[in-house]
Amino acid sequence: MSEALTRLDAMSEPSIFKRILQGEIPAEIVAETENAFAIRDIAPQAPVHLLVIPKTSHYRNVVELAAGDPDLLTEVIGLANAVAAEHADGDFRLIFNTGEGAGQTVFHVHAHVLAGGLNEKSLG
Ligand code: DGP
Repeated sequence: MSEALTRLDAMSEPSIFKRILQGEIPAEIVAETENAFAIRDIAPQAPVHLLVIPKTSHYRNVVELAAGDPDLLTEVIGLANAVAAEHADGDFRLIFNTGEGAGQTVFHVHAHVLAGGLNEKSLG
């Protein structure tokens, strides 16, 4: 990330996930890489429901992340794969809600990793 983006990141209101990362809001970090971390979703929608989150809160959604830092998106997907292998049988559904109309409530890009006994027809 450029210096200008790092400054922007530092100036903006911290997202709930940034506050978790900084230890201000309790949550167990179940896995971590240099630039991303994973926690359990507070309101699980599947037997295994984890969130994989870039440590930077600069990107609001996956489209911005893909355009701005594709390597970081690759790192997020790699961490999703690792936690799905550790917490379930390795198969998983990866969801990036993008925009309020799609149910996004936290505008700090994050991947939902759903796994473990999913109904194969269900989207959620
Ligand atoms: P989305 O709706 O895609 O923006 O997903 C946000 C998710 O974040 C939602 O499934 C619930 C989860 N969440 C919100 N606040 C907290 C929190 O304080 N702790 C944890 N572990 N998860 C949270």
